[in-house]
Amino acid sequence: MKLLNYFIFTFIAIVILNSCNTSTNDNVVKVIARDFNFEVVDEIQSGWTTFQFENRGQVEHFFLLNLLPDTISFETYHDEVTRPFEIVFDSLKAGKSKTDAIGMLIEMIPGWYFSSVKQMGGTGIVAAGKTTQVTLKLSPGTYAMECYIKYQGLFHTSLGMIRPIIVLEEASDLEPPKAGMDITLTNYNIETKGEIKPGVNTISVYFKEHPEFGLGNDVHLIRMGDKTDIDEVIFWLDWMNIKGLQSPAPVEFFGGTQEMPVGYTSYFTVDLDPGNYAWISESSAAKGMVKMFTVK
Ligand SMILES: [Cu+2]
Repeated sequence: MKLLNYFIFTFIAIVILNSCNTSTNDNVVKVIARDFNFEVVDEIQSGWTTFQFENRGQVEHFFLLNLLPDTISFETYHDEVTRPFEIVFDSLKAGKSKTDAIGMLIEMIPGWYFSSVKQMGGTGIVAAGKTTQVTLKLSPGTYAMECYIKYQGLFHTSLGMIRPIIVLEEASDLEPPKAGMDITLTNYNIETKGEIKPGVNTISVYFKEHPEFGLGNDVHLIRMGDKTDIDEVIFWLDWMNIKGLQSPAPVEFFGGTQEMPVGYTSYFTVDLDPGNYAWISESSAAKGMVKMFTVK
């Protein structure tokens, strides 16, 4: 009888241990954003990864993952890409035109950035105190995690919100979540299928097109208050405007997803009360990529 108890005990212990292993293999990564840094592990598994993002700051934050080419270290990316944006923004503050500033950027940023760095998604902009979740499929490599909202005229990257993340060869078993609503991003439209309900919603975003030049398509969710001026939000989403992307935002942001290459899908969650909202794109809001809707 004692022997039977021993076997039953061993069997239960193995089952418990296995279930613990499964949870570490689920590849759920916590990211805490503060003013101004990210608290996150240094290394994660490749494959599908769920990032639980919590904004514990007083201002808006997000994260974007940039996959670096094998030949470029995180330090080189930091020095050679982040710095030119600071110099160019200073020149905009000093009165330079946007056209001249873009010319300056193209001249200062190394060619490998445009040809070989891949934007691999991240959360949309998240208001202070809010949380979201984003699930992305990542290949092994070195990534730069960054947030480039501005605070008192400085990018958050300049204040500490940039860090490396290593994605390991070891792959996770995680499957992508089931979405209750689907978004397809083209260069001129945010196509939606399905409806958002009050409470937690999981949304898939398929990246169907990428503009020929510049940033890829992304999507953010905002709440439309009685006094929200959508033109003011569109203006705010352009980092080249002096007050653009600078906290405080003129509207409340609930997340969304950062850009990915064509053919990829990102999943994210939002927790919404009934009300009026809009999907809006940072890269293409000015081209009319805004879609309003009501949660009943
Ligand atoms: Cu930030």
